Amino acid sequence: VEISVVTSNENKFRELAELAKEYNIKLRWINLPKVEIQADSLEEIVRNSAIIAYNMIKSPLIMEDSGLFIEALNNFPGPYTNYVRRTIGLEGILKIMQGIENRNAYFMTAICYIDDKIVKVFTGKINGRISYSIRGDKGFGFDPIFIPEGEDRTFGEMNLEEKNKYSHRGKAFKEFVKFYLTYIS
Ligand code: ITT
Ligand code: NA
Repeated sequence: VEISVVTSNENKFRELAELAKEYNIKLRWINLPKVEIQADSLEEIVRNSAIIAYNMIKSPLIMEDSGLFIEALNNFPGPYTNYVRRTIGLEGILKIMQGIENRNAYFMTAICYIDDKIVKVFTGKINGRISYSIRGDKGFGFDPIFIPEGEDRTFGEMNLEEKNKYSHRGKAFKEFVKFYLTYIS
C-alpha cells in the first residue's frame, strides 16, 4: 500500500520518507497547501485538514501540523508557528527572548492518518531550549534556534538522520507506524 503525504513543505516530506524507509512503508508526496482552521490544538487542526484533503484525494493519506511552544511566552507561537515564521521570523523570536533566562521550549507534531474507514491522530514532542543565536543551515523553519534536550547543537546543526532520531516528527511517525503495521496486517 502506498500512503500519500499532503504537504507544501518538501523538507517535512523528506524527513517522513526517510523515517518510512526503515519500516518498508512507501510514501508519495502530494504538494498541496493544507487548509487550516484556527484552533488551539495541532490535533484539531490537522484532523480537519486531513478530512478536507481526503475528500479531494480519496486514497489513504497522512498530514501533519507542527509547532514550537515556548514556555516563557505561555506556549506561543504553538499553532501560530507558521504565521510567526512568515512575519517576525527567527530573528523576531530571538529578539522577544532577549533578557529572558527561561529558554525552555518544545516542538510538537500531530500526524493524522485517514482512509475510507478511519481518522486517527498521533503526536510526538521533543523538549529543548531556544538558543541565543541562529546556528546551522541544515533542516528548516525554526531548526537553527532549537536545541533538543541532551544536546549542545541546534537542529540546524544536525543532519536529517540525527534530527529524526530525536525529533517531534520522528516520534509522532513512530506512533503512527506502531498503529499502522497492526492495522494493515
Ligand atoms: P504544510 O502545512 O503544507 O504541511 P508548513 O511548513 O506550513 O507545511 P506547519 O504549518 O506544520 O507546516 O509548520 C508550522 C511552522 O513550523 C512552519 O513555519 C515550519 O517551518 C515550522 N516547522 C515545522 N516543523 C519544523 C521542524 O521540524 N523544525 C523546525 N521548524 C519546523
Ligand atoms: Na501550515
